[in-house]
Amino acid sequence: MTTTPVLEAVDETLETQGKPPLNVIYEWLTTVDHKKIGLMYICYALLFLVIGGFEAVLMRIQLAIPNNHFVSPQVFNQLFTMHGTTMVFFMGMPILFGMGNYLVPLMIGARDMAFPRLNAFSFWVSAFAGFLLYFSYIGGSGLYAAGSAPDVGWFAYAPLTSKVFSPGHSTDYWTLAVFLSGIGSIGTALNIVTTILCMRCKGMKMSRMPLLPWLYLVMSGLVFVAVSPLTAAQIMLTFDRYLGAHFFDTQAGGSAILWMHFFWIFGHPEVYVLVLPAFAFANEIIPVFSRKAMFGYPAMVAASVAIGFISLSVWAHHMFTAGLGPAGNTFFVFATMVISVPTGIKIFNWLATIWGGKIIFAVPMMFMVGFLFQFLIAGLTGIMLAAAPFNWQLSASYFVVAHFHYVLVGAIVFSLFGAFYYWYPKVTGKMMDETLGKWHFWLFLIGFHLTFDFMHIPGILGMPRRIYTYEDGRGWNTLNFIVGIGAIFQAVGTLILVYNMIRSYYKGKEAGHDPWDAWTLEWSVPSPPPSYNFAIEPTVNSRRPLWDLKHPEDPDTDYE
Ligand code: HEM
Ligand SMILES: [Cu+2]
Repeated sequence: MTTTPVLEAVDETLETQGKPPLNVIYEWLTTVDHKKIGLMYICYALLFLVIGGFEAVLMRIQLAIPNNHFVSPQVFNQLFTMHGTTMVFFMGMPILFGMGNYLVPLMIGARDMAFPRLNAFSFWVSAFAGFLLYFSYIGGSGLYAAGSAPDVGWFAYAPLTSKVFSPGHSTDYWTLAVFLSGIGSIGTALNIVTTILCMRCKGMKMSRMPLLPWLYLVMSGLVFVAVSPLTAAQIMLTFDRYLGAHFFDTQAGGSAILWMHFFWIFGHPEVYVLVLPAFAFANEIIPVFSRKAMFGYPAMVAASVAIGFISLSVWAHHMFTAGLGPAGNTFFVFATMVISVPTGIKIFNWLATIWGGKIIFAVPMMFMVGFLFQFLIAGLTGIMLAAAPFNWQLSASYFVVAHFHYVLVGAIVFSLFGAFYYWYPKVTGKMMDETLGKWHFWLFLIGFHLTFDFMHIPGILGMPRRIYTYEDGRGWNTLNFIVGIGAIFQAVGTLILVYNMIRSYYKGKEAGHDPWDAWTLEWSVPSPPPSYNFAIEPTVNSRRPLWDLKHPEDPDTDYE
């Protein structure tokens, strides 16, 4: 028997076409369709990407020359706090949840998420949280009584967050916004897990499921165990601030280190919450553009699950300089190093997939090559930092900032951009412009390397992070100037992406249902997919259902 994904025309009357604008807006605001919710997540995250990126550019302008007075120290503190918080909670998480929301049901042959209303609720809570954070600029009243954004860092270390050091409400805005975003994340994670476990189409055993849903499954599991402790810590912090509790107040017998534990038990797995979807995109895109099946699927799944578990036991590598003692430090050095084993397996499998393939260098694949290369370098500086004595020297220096931006931008954002170009035709029915895409890629690549390669060096030369300016004559001037130029390149690249997305929507070439000659189920339905996804629920017999359909002479079923 062959697979039967359905390619029939859609009944247009079910779509929004030709309806009055007010009805369309009403439909979006009240929608429970996973695709629309996914798109709303992505749009709101893109808005915050632009805001967070703007904050980064402001910081880099301030740091481009020594003794600069472009912004005040207070404003600089707010900038890095808002930038970090925005990028992690209101750009990274929502954009990846948005992609998952859109893609997971389509890829497993389901009509929607398991709990569509919970899905809408989670989205609106997270979106509200983002705007609440920025409302602090009006309602925050920090140290200087005027409206003030949070300025305690995205990690909000005690005792900076105590009433003494953080009077007014700016810290409360941080706590509440992140708390609410956590509620939304946990809701969505629950939804994704249930959808994947219960709603796969006929024939899709777990062992036949595409790798993207697999990685979203592990990611969602991590969200439960990582975000919950953060939520608990935020409640404790609020008790400290308003009810006279002293959880984090060392002078009253509490412990500032306790906050660090709570925060990093969340904070480290969070990195994997962000990077696992990036792996997921690579897993779908690299094989299609190498025209080969994914090398080592079972090893890929095993490595992802292993990464999920190990990432839960490494958090204290963020605390090597906090004085945990030699036994604690040794354990966390070891645990951190162990992660490189499953990560190495993944990199090996991607390379093996590309190896000997018929590689097509379209824009999505270009971003994947950038992703692979940069992720490898990030891994190497990561291993350096995992060695406690090295970390002792470079902790809280710009070397660390360079390292984690290599992961966050070099790996995650690159993979995400590749995913945008890859799935945009499915979402809109139009192709993105390749020439603009290449401009975006090269500007962003050059900008990325100017910024983050050169950031390592002042770090090694002793430039601390979170300083608003520095003196002349330390050998940091030229380096910081180059870093600033790079940031502007990246900003221009990103604006080209946004322009390309808007322009292609109106002027792009028609995409058809399967422009990349791909093999997962989402490419079997029309672009954009109808609200019910599949007219008839599909049945699959292998990991590449569409390949089987297109190549009856050489179906995957013969090999599995
Ligand atoms: C695209 C260009 C970007 C530039 C030029 C940039 C620049 C910066 C700078 C200058 C800092 C302050 C470092 C310090 O003083 O310690 C910083 C901090 C940070 N950035 Fe970025 N960033 C960029 C993108 C991102 C992205 C995409 C993410 C996350 C997905 C991110 C997450 C963070 C975090 C978590 C911090 C720490 C904030 C803190 O110390 O409180 N950044 N970034
Ligand atoms: Cu970590």
